[in-house]
Amino acid sequence: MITVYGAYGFPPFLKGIVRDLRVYWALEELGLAYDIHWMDSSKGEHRENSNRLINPFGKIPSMVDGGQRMFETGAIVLYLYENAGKAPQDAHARAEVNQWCFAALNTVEPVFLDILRWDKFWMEKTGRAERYPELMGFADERLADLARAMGDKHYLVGNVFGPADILMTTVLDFARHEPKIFENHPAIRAYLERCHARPAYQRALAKQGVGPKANAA
Ligand SMILES: N[C@@H](CCC(=O)N[C@@H](CS)C(=O)NCC(=O)O)C(=O)O
Repeated sequence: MITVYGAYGFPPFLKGIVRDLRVYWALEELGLAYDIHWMDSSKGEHRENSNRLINPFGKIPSMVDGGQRMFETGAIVLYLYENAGKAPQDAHARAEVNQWCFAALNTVEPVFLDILRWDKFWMEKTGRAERYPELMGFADERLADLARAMGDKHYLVGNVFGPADILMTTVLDFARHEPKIFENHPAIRAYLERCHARPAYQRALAKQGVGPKANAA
């Protein structure tokens, strides 16, 4: 049985944002059974030893699948698809999937995560006046590049929904509180709507953050 170490007790605006959603979403897409080991993030339970034994950085989420103990959402999502036999066998096709996963996490996430930080966590921090407009420029550039790369495809790789879409959607969602960022990018808005409309996403979102009371119910 797969156990996801996921969070509850976080502020409501973080629903759809906390990265455990990526793992629930992959599991729902793949139709795999799983338990959730709930960690109260308001009490910092993710920084305790039970999570650190799996996740050296004490972050959310972690995952255990039998003897396989994992951290880092990109690695977890790719592992789940591969282990379910849903990763391409061909090295070239697999490289395509991997490069879009890395693009989501390395090229797009830093920009969109910083938007979330400045808007929701760093209200008192100095430097916003200089940094924020620059960040908006980077976000616009990333979205334009992404739209150009996707062309009229519905999904990132091979026009079939997969791990890269889970990562890209959840990365872009770091700025979901600021819809004007997406105003000039209708193709990306449509891509996000398409991914959000997936039943597996809806089920994952419904599970996120509900906490141990849900297990008892
Ligand atoms: N690169 C890691 C990032 C994990 C991460 O930073 N998770 C956040 C929640 S989305 C967290 O644990 N925050 C609480 C903290 O840092 O104490 C991944 O993708 O798994």
